[in-house]
Amino acid sequence: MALSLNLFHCLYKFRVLVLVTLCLMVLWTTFSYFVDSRQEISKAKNMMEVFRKITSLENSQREEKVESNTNVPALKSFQGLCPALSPYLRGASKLTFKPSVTLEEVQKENPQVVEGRYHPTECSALQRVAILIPHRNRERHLLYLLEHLHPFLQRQQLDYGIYVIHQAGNAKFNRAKLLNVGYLEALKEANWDCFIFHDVDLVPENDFNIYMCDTQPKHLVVGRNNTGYRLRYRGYFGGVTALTRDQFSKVNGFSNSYWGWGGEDDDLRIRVEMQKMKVVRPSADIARYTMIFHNRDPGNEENRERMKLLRQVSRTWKTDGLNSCSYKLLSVEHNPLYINITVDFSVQPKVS
Ligand code: UDH
Ligand code: MN
Repeated sequence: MALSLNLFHCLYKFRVLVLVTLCLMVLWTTFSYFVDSRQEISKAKNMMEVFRKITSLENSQREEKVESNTNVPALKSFQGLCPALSPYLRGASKLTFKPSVTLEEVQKENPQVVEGRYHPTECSALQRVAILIPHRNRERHLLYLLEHLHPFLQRQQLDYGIYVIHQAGNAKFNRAKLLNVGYLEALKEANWDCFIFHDVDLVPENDFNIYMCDTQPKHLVVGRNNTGYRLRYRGYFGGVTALTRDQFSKVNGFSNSYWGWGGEDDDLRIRVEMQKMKVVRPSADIARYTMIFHNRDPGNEENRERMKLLRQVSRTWKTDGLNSCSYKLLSVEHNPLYINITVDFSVQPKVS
C-alpha cells in the first residue's frame, strides 16, 4: 500500500514537473517571439529612417542643382537640350581689332576653351560643330578671328572645335583641298554633325547668325563691309558656309584641283545643286561680316584654269573630292585655342 502510494506520489511529481516544463517552454517561446518581433520592428524603424534620410538628401541635392542652374551654369546631369535660341545672344556689334592683342590674352578671356574645344555645361548643345579655317601666313588675321569667334560661339551655346588647316611650303595655295583635309582629320577626333568652312579674314558681326547646319547647305556671308554688305554675285557660295557631315559627303566634298585663287566655291555650289540641294541664307541684316583688309597673297594668284574646271564638274565630281584627297600629314597640334593641322601637298604620301 505504502509502495503504491509512493509510486502515485512520484508520478504526480513527474506530471507536475512535465507541466511546469511545458509551461516554461510556452512562456519562453512567447517571450522570445515578442523579443524577436520587437527587434524586427526596431530594424524596420531603422531602415525607414535611413530611407527617409537618403530621399531627403536626394531632394536637397536636386534642389541645389535646380538653384545653381538658374544662377550660374554648373552641373550637366538632369539637363535637357539647349534652347533653339540661346539666351546669351547680343545681336549686332561694331567690331574693333586691337593690333596689340596676344594669344595669351585671348586664352585668358576664354578659360572654358580647352585645346580648341568648348561645350556648354548648362545644357546639351543642339549640334557638334567643327569650324575649319584654311590658313597660311595670316597669323594676325587668325588671332583677330579667334578673339571674336570664341566668345561668339560660346554665346550660341554650341559644342564646337576650331581647326586651323595649315598648308606647309610656298607652292600654290589650295583652299578647297585644305578644307577637305580638315573634314577628314576632324572626323578622326570627334563625331561632328556640322562643318563651317571659314575664311580666316571674315569676322561675323551679329551673333544671331547661328553657326549651325540646316536641312540644306547654308551660306553665311550675305554681305561684308567691303562690298557694301551686298551679295557679291548671284550664286556666290564663298567665305563662310555650313554643311552637315552628310551634305558634304554626298557631294564628295570640295574638288582638290583648284590651285591658286578662285572657282572652288562655285564648284561646290554646282555639286550641291547637282544633288538637288538648295543653298539657303540667313537674312541680309544678320549675315554681315567685317573682312580684315588684305592684299592678294603670294602663292595664291588667280587661277586661270577655273572656268574650264567649272565646266567639267558634272564629269569630275565623283572621282575628284573627299575620296581622292591625298596629302602628307605633317602634324596635328592641340593648342589651347585651336587644333592646328599642318599638311604638305607638294609630295604625294607613300602608299603602304
Ligand atoms: N588663305 C591663307 N593664306 C593665303 C591665301 C589664302 O590663309 O596665302 C586663306 C584664308 O583663310 C583666306 C582664304 O584662304 O581668307 C581665301 O583667300 P583670300 O582671302 O585671299 O581670298 P579673297 O577672295 O581675296 O578674300 C582675294 C584677293 C583680293 C585682293 C584684293 C585687294 N584689294
Ligand atoms: Mn579674304
